[in-house]
Parts: sequence; structure tokens; C-alpha cells
Amino acid sequence: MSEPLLTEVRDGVLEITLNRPDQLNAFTVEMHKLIRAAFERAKTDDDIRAVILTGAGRGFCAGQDLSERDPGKGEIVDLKVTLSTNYNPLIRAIRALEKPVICAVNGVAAGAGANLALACDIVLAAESAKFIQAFAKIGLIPDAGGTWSLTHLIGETRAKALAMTAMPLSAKQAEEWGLIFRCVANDELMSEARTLAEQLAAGATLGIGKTKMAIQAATTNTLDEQLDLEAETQGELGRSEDFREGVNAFLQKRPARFQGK
Ligand code: T3D
Repeated sequence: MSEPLLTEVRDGVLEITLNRPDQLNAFTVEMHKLIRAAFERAKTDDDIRAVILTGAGRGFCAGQDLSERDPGKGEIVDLKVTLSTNYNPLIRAIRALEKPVICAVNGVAAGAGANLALACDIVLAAESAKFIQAFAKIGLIPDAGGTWSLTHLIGETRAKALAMTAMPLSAKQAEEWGLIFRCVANDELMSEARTLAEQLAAGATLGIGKTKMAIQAATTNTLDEQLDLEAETQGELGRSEDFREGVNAFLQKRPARFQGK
């Protein structure tokens, strides 16, 4: 049996591929363990300066593998426990990682699969991809941060309609609504994602990571709090090697060589 999750590091980019294509990369407990380990590696390995998350085959991710929830098996699974153990730590790890995470949504993203994509920093989707808040069809609410992400990204009106109806949203419409960054041609998805990730990984990644944190903090901070946070962070970055290199490179009219330090 092939590994349910593949990882590869190239040019400072960790590429994580969900790899259960026959089940549209639906999540199992084993996949959760592997993806948590992959994001832990992204956090601790200084050579990794950007992450791409994608799926193998025709789907990105169909959320929880429902065969693990088969009522016929007679076992009632406490979903509060599975969310607290598996999905919530994953979403928190992505949001807390001070490195950019690009999601390349190669096909259908349903249930927690859709919301996993929305937790990433920059979401590109193939034009054939769809986003489905499938939860309504099985009597659940959007999880993996879905109620939060949808509301913040597209507002209550659209969030409620998508979540209550489980209607598929095309990648194009998702782009037009601001749910994702960009919808791209199917055969250009991975090259666009890799070009972007390599560009970020070669950039001033200390500052890029802090930018992510500051923008996320803006969701709950007041302007006053945000001004303080910007001053604090800029003070820190002003002492960084990347800032020194960036200014020197500008003044010397040459490309900067950033190290993420
Ligand atoms: O449980 C907890 O811990 C709480 C957390 C929950 C998080 C969640 O994600 S709940 C939501 C779970 N996901 C869903 O409800 C989506 C279920 N899947 C679908 O609705 C459809 O598959 C799609 C709309 C995503 C795609 O439809 P389509 O027609 O393109 O493909 P398909 O034929 O339905 O699926 C292809 C195969 O993948 C098929 O297997 P088969 O018949 O060829 O052997 C199908 O059973 C399998 N598959 C798709 N989704 C799942 C799955 N197998 C297990 N679990 C799935 N979620």
C-alpha cells in the first residue's frame, strides 16, 4: 500500500501531498499523524522556508474518511474528541507556522478538506476544483475552522448559504468572492504554486512570517493594538540580517540574497 501522505523538500519548499487518490484523499487517523509531523518539520527545519499543500489524483481532499465513521460498525465516535485530537491541532499548526503555506487545490475540496485549504495563507485552485461545505448533508456543522474562515473571508450571508445548502462553489466563483486568491488553468496549477513558493522561500522569510502573524492578529485587534504590534515587530525586523541585506542590495542596485534571518 502506498503512503497516504508524501513529502518532498526542494529549493527551500516543503511539498506535502495528500495521497489517497481513490478516496479523494479523505482523512484517516494515520494521515493526521503524518501531516502533523510534516508541519512540525516545517516549523523546526530552518531550511524549509515555504510549504505547498496539495492532493494526488482528481481530488484535493474529501474531508473525513466516512468509512471510519460507519454506524454499521457499531462504534460511536466522539466527534468532539476527533476534532480536538486531529483537525484542530492541524489548523492551529498551519496558522501558527511563521512561514507561508500555499494550498494548491487540484480538485474537489469537501468538508474538512475545503476548510483545510481555507486555513492556508495563499490558496490557488485549478479551474475544475470545487469547494463544498458537505457537512449539511450528514447533519454536522462546518468544522476545521470553517465557520470562522467562511465568515471572515466572504461574510455571513454567503457563509450561511454555502454551509446550510452544501452547494458546490466553483473555483472561479470562489476567486470572485475572495474566498481564494486565484483560480488557474488545471495544467498550470502546480507550476504556479511552485513558482510562487520558490519566490517566497528565496525572499525575506522572517518578515514574511511576521507579516502572516500581523495580518492574522488584525482580525481581532483594534487599530491601536495593531499599531503597537506593527511597531514591536518592525523593531525586531529592523535588527534582522534580511533587513540589512535588503537595504544594502537596494542601495547597491543588485538582487538581495535573503536568508530568512
Ligand atoms: O468525523 C469527524 O472526526 C468530524 C470531522 C468531520 C470533518 C468532515 O470532513 S465531515 C465531511 C466528510 N466529507 C463528506 O461528507 C464528503 C463526502 N464525499 C462526497 O460528497 C463526494 O465524494 C464528493 C462531492 C467530494 C465528490 O463526488 P464525486 O462524485 O466526484 O466522487 P465520488 O464517486 O463520490 O467519490 C470517489 C470515491 O471516493 C468513492 O469511492 P468508490 O465508490 O470509488 O470506492 C467515494 O466513496 C470515495 N470518497 C469520497 N469522499 C469520501 C470517500 N470515502 C470516504 N470518505 C469520504 N469523505
